[in-house]
Amino acid sequence: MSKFSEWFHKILEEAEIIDTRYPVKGMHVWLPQGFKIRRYTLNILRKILDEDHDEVLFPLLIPEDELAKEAIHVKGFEDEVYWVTHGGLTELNKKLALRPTSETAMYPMFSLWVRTHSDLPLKFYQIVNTFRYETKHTRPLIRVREITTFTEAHTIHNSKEDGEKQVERAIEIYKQFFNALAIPYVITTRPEWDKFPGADYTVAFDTLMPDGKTLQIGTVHNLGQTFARTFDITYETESGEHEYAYQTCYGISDRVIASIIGVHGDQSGLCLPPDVASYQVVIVPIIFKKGKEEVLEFCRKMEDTLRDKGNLRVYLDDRDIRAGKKFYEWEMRGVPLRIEIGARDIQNGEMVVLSRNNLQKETMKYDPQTFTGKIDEILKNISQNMAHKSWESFNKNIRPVSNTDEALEEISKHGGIISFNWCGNKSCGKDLEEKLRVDILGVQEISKEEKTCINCGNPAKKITLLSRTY
Ligand code: PR8
Repeated sequence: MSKFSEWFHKILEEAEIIDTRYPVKGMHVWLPQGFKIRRYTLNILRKILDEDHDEVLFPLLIPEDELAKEAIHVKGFEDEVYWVTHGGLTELNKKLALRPTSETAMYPMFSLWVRTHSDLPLKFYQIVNTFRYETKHTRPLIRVREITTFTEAHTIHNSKEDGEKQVERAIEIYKQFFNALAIPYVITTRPEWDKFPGADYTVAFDTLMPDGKTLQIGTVHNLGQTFARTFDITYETESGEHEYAYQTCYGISDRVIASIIGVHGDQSGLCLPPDVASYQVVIVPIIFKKGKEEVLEFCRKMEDTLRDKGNLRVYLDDRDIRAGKKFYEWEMRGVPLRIEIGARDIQNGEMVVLSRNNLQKETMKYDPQTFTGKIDEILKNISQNMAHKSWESFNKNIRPVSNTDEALEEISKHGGIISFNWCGNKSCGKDLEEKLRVDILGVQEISKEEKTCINCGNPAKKITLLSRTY
């Protein structure tokens, strides 16, 4: 197990994110702390999607014949599908698949819903669990067999241009989402051999974990008319003809939570962006025998004010254990801000505040009038500083190389992401992946000048990224 892997497993357990002891491989239990982080993370995405998508909920089971209809799609998932074959003791005459994703559940219904051009665009999303019998090594939150936080959006359009515009819009949605979580990313168009089964093309977001491997945290697929043809999703144009619709879909998963943990965590444990922290502020009373009640009373008022006036998630830790133990626990759980209050602080009109992101302690004036505003400002600063730090370290780990020896050396020594000129041909790309034991993430941009491919020497029109991946 790598050092990061060990750290990650320890944090999942100690910070009570998930319990990995559930007796089915690749399936885990969300614990209360983890569930809260998951909920607040989803709230951010939900808020963005709700601006112009409608939330729906489709059944978990997909009839075999619907799943099999789109040939390329089903080929891509055939090794990964779980099947329901029996109802009690009776063998079903039609097998039912546990959705690995919902295209083939939704699109037969879309075919019934879409009638004329004025029905379009339609934009839906759902937050569900999906099942994939992953054959690669499973890892909690990163590669699971029950994806519990699958947020999938599906859109339908009446022109190719509109479909393409939606791909751009989806990229903006995910940028906004990952920015809110201070998770840095690169955006690439995946190579042909790595696109979503059935898509025209796939655009992906990848972040970097502390062990130097990238993690794909979101994908946007332009489906063109492929699924519309298979599932007969047509609309009547203004001139009365029938046309196949254009579609896109995009999704994120539990991996987003894995990246929050991996990107921001440190030696002391979790470090949570204030917007998704289960508790944003923890108050620890510093208690000696003398003045105990006075201190507790003061802290309770502080808790009420922050909760009611400041609208913050606050926890007053008045357990009868050593303050040092509480400090350790809340740092490990990643609470962004800790306020310590003792009898002397009350006398001096002061409070001690610790920011989790840099572990710096500061003694501040306590002014009841401006108190909540001040705490809010500190939390905003923490968010900004976390984003600054994570992007700075991310950008340092993207390195340009000019030949394959250099690429191999960089990848072996530092991991991270390598950028290079590439011809774009599949055989060359596959050769490169094999030689360097890496994955080509995809094309980031088309280079303006004519360059040379670092692997085969042919003209290279593309700037491409590669890395070791999860
Ligand atoms: C779609 N259909 O399905 P996608 N464990 C954790 N996360 C995963 C796993 C796994 N086993 N497999 C994939 N992901 C499209 C879009 C509806 C929505 C995550 O696309 O197959 C990855 O981050 O690319 C991936 O980017 C995302 O789910 C969407 O899955």
